[in-house]
Amino acid sequence: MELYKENIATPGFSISRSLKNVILIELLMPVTLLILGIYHGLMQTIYRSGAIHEPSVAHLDYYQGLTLHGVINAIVLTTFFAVAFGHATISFYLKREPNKKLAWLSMILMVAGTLMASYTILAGKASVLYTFYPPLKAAPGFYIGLALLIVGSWIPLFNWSAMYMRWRKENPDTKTPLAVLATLVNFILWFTCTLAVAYEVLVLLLPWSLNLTHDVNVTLARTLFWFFGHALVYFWLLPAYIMYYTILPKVAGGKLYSDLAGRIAFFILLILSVPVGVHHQFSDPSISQNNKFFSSVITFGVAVPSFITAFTIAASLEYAGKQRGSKGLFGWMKRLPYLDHNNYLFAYLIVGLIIFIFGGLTGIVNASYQLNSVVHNTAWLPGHFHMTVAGPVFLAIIGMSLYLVSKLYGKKIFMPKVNVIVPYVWMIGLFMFSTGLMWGGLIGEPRRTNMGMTYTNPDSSLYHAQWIPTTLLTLIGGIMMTVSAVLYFIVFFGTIFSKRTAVPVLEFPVSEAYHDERRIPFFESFKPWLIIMVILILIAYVPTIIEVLNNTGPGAPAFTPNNPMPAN
Ligand code: HAS
Repeated sequence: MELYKENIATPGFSISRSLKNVILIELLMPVTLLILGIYHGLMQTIYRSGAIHEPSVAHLDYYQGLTLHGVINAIVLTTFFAVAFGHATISFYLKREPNKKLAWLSMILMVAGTLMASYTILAGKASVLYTFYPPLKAAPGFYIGLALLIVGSWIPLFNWSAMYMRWRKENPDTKTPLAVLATLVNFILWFTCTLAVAYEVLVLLLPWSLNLTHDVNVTLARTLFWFFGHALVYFWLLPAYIMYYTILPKVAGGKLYSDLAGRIAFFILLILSVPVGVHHQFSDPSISQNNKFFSSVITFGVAVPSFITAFTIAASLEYAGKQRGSKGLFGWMKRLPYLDHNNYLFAYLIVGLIIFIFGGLTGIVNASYQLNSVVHNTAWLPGHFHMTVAGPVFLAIIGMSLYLVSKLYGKKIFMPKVNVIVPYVWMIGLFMFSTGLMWGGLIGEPRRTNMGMTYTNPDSSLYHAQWIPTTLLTLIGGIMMTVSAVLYFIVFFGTIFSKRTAVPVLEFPVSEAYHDERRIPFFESFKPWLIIMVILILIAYVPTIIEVLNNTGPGAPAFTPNNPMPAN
C-alpha cells in the first residue's frame, strides 16, 4: 500500500489560471445540471412502474423529463467532460497549453448552446428526446443550441492539433503519449460524425422548425443521425478507455501490459465507429438487406478493440495483483485496492469495467441482425445502454471530475469513505435496473413509454400484469442509483466548498508500460488510419444514402410525443 501511495502521480504541470478556469467551468456546469438529469432518471422508473398514473409531475411532463434526462446525461455531460479532460490530458502530457482564447471561445459557445437548448426543453417546446428524430419537432432554439454546443466542441480539435504538430516537430523521435493519441482519435471521430448531424440540424430540422419547409424526410434524418449516433457512443467511451489504459494499471499498483495494444484498439475504433451506424436502423424501411448485413458484420468488428482492451487491462490488473502478493490463477482479483479511499479512482474505474462486461455482451446481442428484431425498441435497449453509458462512461466521468476538481482547487476529498462506496452502490442499483429492463424487454415491454398511464395501471384496459415485476425491479434499481448519485453530489460539492489544503496542480497517475515494445510506424501515424476511415465510411454510407434518397416516401408533418395525429 505504501509503495502505491509513493508512486501515485508523476510530477504535476503548473497550469495557467485561465486554462484552469476553463476546465473547472466545463466540469462544474454539467455536474450541476446532472442533478436535474438524475432526478428525471428516477422519475422515469417511477412513471414506468405504475406508482403514478399521471402524464406529468411538478409541471414537467414525461417526455419533457425524458428529453432532459437524455440530453443532459448523454450529450451535455459527456461532451463537456470530453473537452475538459482533453484539455487536461493534452496539456499534462505535452507540457504546454492550448491557445487560451480558443479554449474560452469553445467553452462559451458550449455553455450558450446548452443554456439555449435547456431553456426550450424546460419551456415544453422541445420534447423530442435525445435523438430528436423527426417527425417530433422542437422549437428553433433547441436546434440552434445543439449546433452551438457541437461547434464549440469542434474548436479544441483544431487547437490541440496545432499544439500537437508543434510538439511533434520539436520531438521527432518521441512516441506520442497514448493518452494524447487517443484524445486526438476521439475528437477526429467526433468531428467526422458530427458533420452529418450538423447537416441534419441545419439543413433539414432548423428550416422545418422555422416553418420554412412544410415537411421533413424522416428516413434521411434518421440515417444522418445514426451516421453520428454510434460514433457518438464511442466518443463517450474513449475518455473512459484512456483512463483504463493510462491510469487504472497505475492506481491498481501495476503496469500497463501493452501500450501498443492500446494504440491498435484506438485506431480500430477510429476506422469502424462511423460505418456501423446502420445497425440502429435494422428495422427501418428504405435501406436494403445488403447494407444492413454489412453493418451487422462490421459491428462485430467494432467489438474487437473492446476485447483487446478487456485482455490488456485484465493482464495489467493481474500483474498489479501479483505485485501485491497474490497467488493462484484468480488470486489477483482479491488483492486489488477496491475499498482504498485514498485511491478512489481505482473503485470508479474497476466498477465501470465490471459493468461493461455485461454492457458489451448485450451490445453483441443487438448487433446480430436476427436477435435485434427481438429486442429493438423494447426496454432491453435502455437495459443495454445503461450498462455502457451509465456504467463505464458515467463512473469514469464522475470519478475523474472529482479528481480534477480536487487537484485544480487544491482541496481534499470530502467524506472519502463515503466517496469510495459510491460506485459500488451505483453498480448494485444499475444491475437491478438493467436486469428489470432487459427482462421486461424480452417479454415485450416497450421503451420510451409512460407505462403508468396504461400498461402498469390496473384500471386501464391495456394493463399488462407481467410487466409489474420487471418495472418494480427497475424502480428499486433506480432508487439505489439515485442514492448513490446523491452521495456523490454531497462529496463533490462538499469538496468544492471545503478549505484549500494544497497548492493547485494538474497531475495524473501515469501507468508505465510493462514491455519495451518495438515501435511500428503504422501504429504511430494518423494518416493511413484516416484514409481507411474515409474509405470504409464511403463503402458503408454511399449505397445507404442513395437507397434512402431513392426509396423515401412523402415527407412527414410534425408530431408531438403525446398524440398520434399531426401537430398542425
Ligand atoms: Fe450499443 C444501441 C451494439 C457498445 C450505447 N448502444 C445503443 C444505444 C446506446 C448505446 C445509447 O448493434 C441506444 C440508442 C438509441 O437510443 O436507440 N453497442 C453495440 C455493440 C457494442 C456497443 C456491438 N453501446 C456501446 C457502448 C455504448 C453504447 C460502448 C455507450 C458508451 N448498441 C448496439 C446496437 C444497438 C445499440 C446494435 C442498436 C439496437 C437497436 O435495435 O436499436 C460493442 O462496442 C460492445 C463491445 C464491448 C465488449 C465488452 C468488453 C469488456 C471490457 C471489460 C473487461 C473487464 C475487465 C475487468 C478487464 C465486448 C472491456 C476484470 C476485472 C475483474 C475484477 C472482474
